[in-house]
Amino acid sequence: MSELTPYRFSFGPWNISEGADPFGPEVRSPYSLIEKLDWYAPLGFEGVQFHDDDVVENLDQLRPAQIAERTKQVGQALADRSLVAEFVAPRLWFHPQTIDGGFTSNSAADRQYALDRVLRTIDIAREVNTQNIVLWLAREGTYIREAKNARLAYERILNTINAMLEYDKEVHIWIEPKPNEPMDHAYVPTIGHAIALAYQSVDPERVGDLIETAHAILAGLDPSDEMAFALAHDKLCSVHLNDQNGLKYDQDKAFGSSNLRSAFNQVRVLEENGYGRRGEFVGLDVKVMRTQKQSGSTAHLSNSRATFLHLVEKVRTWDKELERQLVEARDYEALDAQVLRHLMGVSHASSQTPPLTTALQGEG
Ligand code: 3MF
Ligand code: MG
Repeated sequence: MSELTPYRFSFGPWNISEGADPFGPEVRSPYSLIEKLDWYAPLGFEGVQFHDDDVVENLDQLRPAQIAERTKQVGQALADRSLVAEFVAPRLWFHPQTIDGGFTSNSAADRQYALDRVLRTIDIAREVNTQNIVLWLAREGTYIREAKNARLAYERILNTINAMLEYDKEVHIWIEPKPNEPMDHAYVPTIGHAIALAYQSVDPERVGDLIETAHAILAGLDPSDEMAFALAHDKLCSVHLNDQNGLKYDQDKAFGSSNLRSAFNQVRVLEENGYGRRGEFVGLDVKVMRTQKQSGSTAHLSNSRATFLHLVEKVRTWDKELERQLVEARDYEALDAQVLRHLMGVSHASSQTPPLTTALQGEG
């Protein structure tokens, strides 16, 4: 591939947050959507990830005409700032009628609410000029297995996806898998599950996926291999880059913060497979630390973006010929050492480092 990918970046308004966690209240004061939109371009971002109620607050209390009016205002606010909506996602996990999940709730009335809500999300998405709907299936799972019929739950998720595809013939659905939190187990925990659902749908071409780094780690999987799997199926429509320090609460740390090498490998897989060349966004889903003061509310966004771009440079300057030789010699010890040296910026000639390989010197 000759030309360099011109990467475009996105994040969601929820990524500028107030620092509440399950054990304590907010520690920073909130910003309005418009204040947040004003920061996108200066921070180097062009795409806005939306929940339906980020676009239209209290949408359940509003009439269709009011929803349409508010949506138009947000569309104009985007246009005024040369921003685009990357996708809209129904925030199904907040509502009293989705306590037991939406599409997989045991209550028929709740399932109807969830379906009506996603169809309204599609209307909102079209008004802010995007065809893309993200489904993070937050409460489509169980705390205990006996609570729902899992086989039926998969059918219900599939039926909802089909209903969405039929409601709007241009809509694209991106499934964002996550194995746990808020549920003990979610029904679509990995990219393999999500892609299987896509193929099973009435229009597989219009169902793709979004991979979040932390969600793969929480499933005990390698994010870059998950991305490669989706790319192999041409199903990687977006990413939520962030980081996660092992199996803890969902951390949404800045990209590369816990595992720089894993971040390098995610960027390597994206860059080497031409991700972004069809306009796909490099999306972030990161939270600033609770300890950060008001003035640092966006630091994690600019830092994650910068880390991504530094790692693109690391991928572009990686010695592919040396990699080829070391792979051919099956000298993965040397390959491992070389990756670390490259990431640390240590040169071959440094007096601290032993010669890279015995195999290449004919001793192996
Ligand atoms: C949860 C998530 C979600 C989704 C978002 C967009 C709140 O772990 O990752 O963030 O990314 O709802 O669909
Ligand atoms: Mg996410």
